Amino acid sequence: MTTQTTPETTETVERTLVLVKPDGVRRGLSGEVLRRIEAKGYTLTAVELVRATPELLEKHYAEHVGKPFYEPLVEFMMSGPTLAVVAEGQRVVEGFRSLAGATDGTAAAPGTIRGDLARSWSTKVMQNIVHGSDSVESAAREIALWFPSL
Ligand code: IDP
Ligand code: MG
Repeated sequence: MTTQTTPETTETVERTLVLVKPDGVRRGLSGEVLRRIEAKGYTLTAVELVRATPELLEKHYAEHVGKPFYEPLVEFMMSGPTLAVVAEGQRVVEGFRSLAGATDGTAAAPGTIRGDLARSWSTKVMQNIVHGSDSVESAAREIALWFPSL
């Protein structure tokens, strides 16, 4: 038996945490984000509308606590419900980041979720529709926060 290690041949199924942030839910784009995840070929493992608390956000955005945009980011993330999603598939962590596009919606490439649907300007610079875990390790940590029962 050979060990399959290259990305092209690995069969390891990953999970990632996707959030449709409050701007996306408010604008009625939850279905559009789910559609793109499914159209790419990933599976939806869990979907739940969640009202984020300051405690949850402090853990979720631990790497950003103390930065100048942290407080406005928390305020934005508490401005309405968030659709929390666990998506599953080979290389889904990298794949969803690619679907999401760059953080800045204005600069994000057309064809990506942020590039097509977000503008991220001025005081709304954090409003970029989606979050996607940035590594398999972050995904495991974030899924445990948003879906303690999984
Ligand atoms: P990512 O979501 O593309 O991984 P991060 O740098 O991890 O980007 O930032 C987390 C979130 O914080 C972003 O998606 C965005 O909503 C917000 N954010 C990041 N940088 C800034 C900034 O400079 N000003 C305001 N909000 C920001
Ligand atoms: Mg990030």
